[in-house]
Amino acid sequence: MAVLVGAAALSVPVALAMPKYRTAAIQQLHYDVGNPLWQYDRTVMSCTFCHVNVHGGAPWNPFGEALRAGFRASPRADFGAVLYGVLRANGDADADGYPDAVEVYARTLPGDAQSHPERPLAELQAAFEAAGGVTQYAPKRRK
Ligand SMILES: [Ca+2]
Repeated sequence: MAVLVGAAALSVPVALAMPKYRTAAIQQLHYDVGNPLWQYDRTVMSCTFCHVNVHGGAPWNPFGEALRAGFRASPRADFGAVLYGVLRANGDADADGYPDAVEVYARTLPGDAQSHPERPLAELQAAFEAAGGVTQYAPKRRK
């Protein structure tokens, strides 16, 4: 019995930590690069990237709501296309002065105005464009 309980306790946190959209977003936004253990790393992308609560679920923050609006506008689109559409729109969901795609690049939270890059926007924007700009977040073609 103790063995069964232990196995369940080990498997549940991983499942909770990696819902499919989060797993997809981590890879599409390259947050997995250089982190071979990203699937086991709960800090690689916080649930508050899109959600208000640290454990996910409703409600969503302004960036999460932008994604939800994208799904409503294109109900047949897949997650990767919706995410890319929001980033290409060059919006600033949390209105902190840094566009969503630039925050993704800087690894701050695009839906939380308390989280934003420290670098001046012009400097960061130039680095972002030099690194490939928003096209680096285009969804990979399906095989
Ligand atoms: Ca922002």
